[in-house]
Amino acid sequence: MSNVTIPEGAYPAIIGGERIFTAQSIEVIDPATGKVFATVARCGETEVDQAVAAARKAFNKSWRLTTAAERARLLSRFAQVISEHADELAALESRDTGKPMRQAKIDVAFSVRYFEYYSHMAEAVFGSVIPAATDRFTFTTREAYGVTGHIIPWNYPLGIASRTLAPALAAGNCCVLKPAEQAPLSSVRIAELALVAGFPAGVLNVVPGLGSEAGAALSGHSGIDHVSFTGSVPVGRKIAEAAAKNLIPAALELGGKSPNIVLADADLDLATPVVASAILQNAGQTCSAGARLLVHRDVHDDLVSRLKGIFARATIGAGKTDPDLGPVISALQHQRVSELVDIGRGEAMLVHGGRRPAGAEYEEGYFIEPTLFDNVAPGATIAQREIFGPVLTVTSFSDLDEAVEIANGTDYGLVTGVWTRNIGRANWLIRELHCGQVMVNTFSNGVELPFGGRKKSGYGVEKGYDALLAFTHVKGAVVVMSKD
Ligand code: TXE
Repeated sequence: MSNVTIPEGAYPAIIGGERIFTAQSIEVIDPATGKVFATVARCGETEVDQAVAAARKAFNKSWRLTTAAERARLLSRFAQVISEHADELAALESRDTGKPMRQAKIDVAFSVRYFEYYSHMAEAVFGSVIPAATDRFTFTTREAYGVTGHIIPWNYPLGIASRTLAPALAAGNCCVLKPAEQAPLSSVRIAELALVAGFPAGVLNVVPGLGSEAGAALSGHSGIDHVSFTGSVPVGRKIAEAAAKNLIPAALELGGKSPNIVLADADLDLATPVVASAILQNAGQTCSAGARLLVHRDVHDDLVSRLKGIFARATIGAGKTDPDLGPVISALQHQRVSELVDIGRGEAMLVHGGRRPAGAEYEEGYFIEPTLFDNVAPGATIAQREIFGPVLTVTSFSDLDEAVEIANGTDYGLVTGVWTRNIGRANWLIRELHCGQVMVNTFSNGVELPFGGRKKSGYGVEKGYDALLAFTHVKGAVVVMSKD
């Protein structure tokens, strides 16, 4: 447990390097107690206008003209400053989201790694020379878009902010970030730390606020050149519509219903803890959560009984006590998860969990037991809908064709875990699965591997070198050669 004290009080917007307090504010709730512990600025159109103008000014005045080496040095320094504030940021993130301290520390480490990784990559953006004609020099360069808008959710605020900001900044854009109203504080803090690291005012602006106010104002703003969004499918559609009106590109990461596929030859000692943590991590509130277990019928009983043991032993509590599971983010999220669990009771066999845990310490916060459903039909509501809670569905299969049909049989296509010792089958599955990322004998992917969805999981790419290129556009140039 960290001994850092989290400032309880008012958190501002950060616009043009200034801390801006708005007339109205939003109450920030501790999900473990349901009690307000801070407030944050409630930005609207005015503040979003100011932030976009500040970003444009910073871009035109200085950032546009920085070399990749200068940006690389700043990103590296930023990674260092975040690292120096790791305890504070982890405690803040844990309090704000309810997540266990252990997870919050991992999120901070990921944040550091994103800025470190893209500091390395910033200098690796090249154009090309095209052999088109002998009397012309024909080439491409890659240029930053200019001002980029970033709208992020509450499940991994620091991680997702860093995932989207680091490549945008490395590519030379100036950013306006709108964090989720449920967990906005780490976004405000890192914008303050960006100034400490030496970023010019206006390069990174943060406009906390409601989705329908600051979020809508930012995504529909005619002054942004690109928008990145991570969140729900319905809001993703609105972002895409707003981007289409402004004719700007959008990158949408909209969650999923990702499977772990366990073949009969899998190493169950290896697979079991990872299959469990793929859904219990962050209380299941992970876009790439392993929410569906598809297991070969020969190993079904063994695996389900092992998972039941893990689910039964999992500790639940406030994030600061570092349990296996914290609460979910809000009363609304608790209600959404509980309603889907109730639907599941009528559709499948409840093996474990499904309720608010018993005990006085769980009455106020948004706690829910790790929940395991077996004999889940592939078309069941709980096998199709993103639950975004600690709820695992188990479906068995008899052969690989059936496994692929079930795996691909949802509206989503984000990631898939595959567990097998057979390299040929693993590669066959990689080809057949309709998703953006496949992980074989693991369910972790790091910052280097491109990540992005198919179908309703969205479009665009995050992470890796591809995400950096996605924050640039290509300019083609042709120059006629002349001797005189
Ligand atoms: O998401 P929203 P919610 C899924 C998950 C969850 C469900 C609802 O299934 O149960 O979505 O969560 C901003 N214009 N995911 O309601 O509303 C909002 O302020 C512009 C999956 O919290 O999509 C926040 O900053 N912005 C997911 C962000 O959008 C708007 C992570 C996400 O909130 C807006 C979160 C508008 N009109 C939820 N309305 C993932 N992919 O990881 C809201 N926002």
